[in-house]
Amino acid sequence: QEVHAAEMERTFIAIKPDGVQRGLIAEIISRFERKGFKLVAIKIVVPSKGFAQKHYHDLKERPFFNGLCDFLSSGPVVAMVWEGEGVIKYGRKLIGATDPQKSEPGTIRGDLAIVVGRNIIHGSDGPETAKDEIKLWFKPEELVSYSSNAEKWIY
Ligand code: 3AN
Repeated sequence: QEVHAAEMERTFIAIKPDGVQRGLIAEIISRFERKGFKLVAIKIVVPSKGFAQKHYHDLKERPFFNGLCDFLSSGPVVAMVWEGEGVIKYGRKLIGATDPQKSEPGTIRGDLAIVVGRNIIHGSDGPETAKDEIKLWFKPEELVSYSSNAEKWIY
């Protein structure tokens, strides 16, 4: 089956400062990679607090908003765009429930985190937020379309 990369679904995934500091970058990337999803953008950045507020604008009424933005901007974050059929929804499945106490074993948060304020990873929660978050974190030219030989064995 032929796959047209330009039409493929994309999601924004970020390894938060706790995930980076704990040395979980490779562990997290490998879970997405082994599934068959394709990495089309990646960089490491320390977001400003203002940038973190933009990223989490949907949560600005929540009591934890300020602490959350302080935390996201407290150190390096690995920002990524992953591509593949169903990657938005399935990426959330790989990540697990927001509260690591409720995430299933086998998920990233279930296996690797304990508390909600340090849940190591972010993933877009739907097609609209995926589009917005990719646009916020990346310039169009930072996204790389390519075909890999593995694709014909995945799809
Ligand atoms: P998710 O990251 O699973 O999409 P959201 O969008 O509800 O969950 O929350 C975004 C982030 O806000 C979470 N990853 C977590 O770090 C933080 N957060 C959510 N709920 C709480 C809470 N009750 N206390 C502290 N931080 C929270």
